[in-house]
Amino acid sequence: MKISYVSSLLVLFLLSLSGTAMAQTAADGVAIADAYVRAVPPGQPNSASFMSVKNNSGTHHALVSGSSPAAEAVELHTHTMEGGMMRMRQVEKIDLPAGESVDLKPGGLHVMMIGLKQKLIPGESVPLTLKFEDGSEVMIDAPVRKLQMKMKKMDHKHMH
Ligand SMILES: [Cu+2]
Repeated sequence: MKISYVSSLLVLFLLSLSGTAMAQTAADGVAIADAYVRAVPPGQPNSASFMSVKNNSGTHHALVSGSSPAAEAVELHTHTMEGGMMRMRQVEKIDLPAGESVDLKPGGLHVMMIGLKQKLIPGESVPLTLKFEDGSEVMIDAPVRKLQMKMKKMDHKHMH
């Protein structure tokens, strides 16, 4: 009785190991929600994309790069205070701790789009490919949105 209990535990353990060995990719375990690209005035060369990145897996993952047909280059950026000024700087990766959600938002982490090749018109969307540390990728369609201050959002609400 006791032995069969132990052996069934062992079978379960081996099954879970083989499940791990089947290697869920980062792209399988990470969900991206509320993605959007900031609309910029014509002539402005760069923009940024924001989103919520949720790592639903039990494994630590990271975003390591991106690409888009709408921009010459896509970089991962953050904002830091330097001498009292907010400055952007490129980061090697954006860590996605297991089970946690990481917000890319104005003033913080963002996906920088450098050298825009097309106009970013609100209502349209931009394809964006994000690459994880294990080489897996996810492609999203990020809608273009005007970045609004909270006050403006409230005013907008009142107009309806
Ligand atoms: Cu940036």
